[in-house]
Amino acid sequence: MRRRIVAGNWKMNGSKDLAKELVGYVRSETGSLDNGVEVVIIPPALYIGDVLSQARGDLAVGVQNIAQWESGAYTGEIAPAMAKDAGCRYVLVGHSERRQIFGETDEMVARKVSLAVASDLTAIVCVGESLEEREAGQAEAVVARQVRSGLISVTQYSEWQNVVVAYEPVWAIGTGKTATAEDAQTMHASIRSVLKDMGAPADEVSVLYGGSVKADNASALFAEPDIDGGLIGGASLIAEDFVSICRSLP
Ligand code: G2H
Repeated sequence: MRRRIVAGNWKMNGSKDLAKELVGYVRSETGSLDNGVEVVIIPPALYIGDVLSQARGDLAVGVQNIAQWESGAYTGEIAPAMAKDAGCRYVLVGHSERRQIFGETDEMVARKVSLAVASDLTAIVCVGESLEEREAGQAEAVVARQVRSGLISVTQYSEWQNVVVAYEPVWAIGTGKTATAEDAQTMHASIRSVLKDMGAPADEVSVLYGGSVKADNASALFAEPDIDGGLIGGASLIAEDFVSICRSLP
């Protein structure tokens, strides 16, 4: 059985107050859900302690980025083992904002995935094509390349247990545009076949959808057979909307 996950990526938003109010509410509202959803909060690193204390073990917590090195003289960076030590169970790797704004390459993504898995963190590895690539008919090829190169170091069954893929078409991120459920399902099925071809236990690897998921479109997306949950940006900052999305998993 693969994990069914709704993860809230706060990006560079939030505060101690938001951690207190939103996380406490989400914990109380999702605690009784019987749809098997694992709820993950991924705040800015400075608020991980605040979120953990509100989550009280009922919600998982993740970090938005880790270094591509184990430790040392890398001012401003967060080592994978530190994220684990601080209480995180998840880490985002290769979010399109990291790739586009901070120049993160497939090779850097691969190094981070390798270190995350070695630190027993679950890496949520983000992949997705740009609008130009989609219009040129290259969407599946681009995503397949990102999956193959980002996960090149993952070979053992136990390592695949610490890998989640998030398909986030770049043109749908923060734009209000969402892939149709059918288009998303087509890409998710394609990702699963790439995973299978790589020798992964493909039916056990969760593949999340991200990109303008809202309370009113989550149900249609989550009803698709290869969509195992969502990576939620803007809507994860609104407590009621985020809870509603968690409830939308069938
Ligand atoms: C995609 C997503 C969360 P949003 O980046 O990772 O953000 O839901 O705001 O499009």
